Amino acid sequence: TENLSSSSNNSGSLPWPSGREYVEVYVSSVANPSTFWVQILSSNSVQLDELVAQMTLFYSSEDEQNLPDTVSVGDIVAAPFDMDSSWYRAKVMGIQDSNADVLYLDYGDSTYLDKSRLCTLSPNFLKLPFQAIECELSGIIPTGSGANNDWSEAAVDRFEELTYSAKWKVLMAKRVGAKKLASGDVVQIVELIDTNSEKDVNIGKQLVHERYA
Ligand code: 2MR
Repeated sequence: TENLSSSSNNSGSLPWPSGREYVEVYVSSVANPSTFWVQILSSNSVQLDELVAQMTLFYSSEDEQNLPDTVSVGDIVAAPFDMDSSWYRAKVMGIQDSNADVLYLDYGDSTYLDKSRLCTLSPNFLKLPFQAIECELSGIIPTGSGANNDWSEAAVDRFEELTYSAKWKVLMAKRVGAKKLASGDVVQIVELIDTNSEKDVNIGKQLVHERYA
């Protein structure tokens, strides 16, 4: 079993494991190097695959009786993902007309879906903590800018490559701190190391070396 600290609870998402300097992660979604999501490799990875399979079976067949009366910002719902037509746990981040902006809580990616496509999440599917952990790469800012979110498209593309974003390849993550957003959500500040080839690559240093940061 794992020793999980409760110091970094991100409204129901998994806390960062304590007592280990380096943790194996997948980068599951990237907005930019200052905002991305990781999943920690553990027995939860298998449980998440099982949960998605169960939800997909459930919501593909019984959708009609699971429609919520109303959909509001902040709701935790079941949402389809059009890239693979599976069903996932998601949070409604915004609503405009009939469109809901949903964040997939186990992966960190977002999309717009028609409100009518969202289903009520059965409590059965809430047992596993949300698996996506929001992170910021430690100690870097975008080239030519003071602002932390001013990343060029090229820098974001390169970061996605370096992290194998949503390619399910393992990186090592070291947590160096955390910060709390105005929303109350916690962001983990991490270093990422790619140990897949002979020479380890510190991804932050690599971005600096390539002059993206
Ligand atoms: N079938 C995909 C996994 C998709 C995971 N879902 C996701 N968001 C809901 N985004 C990454 C694959 O095998 O890559």
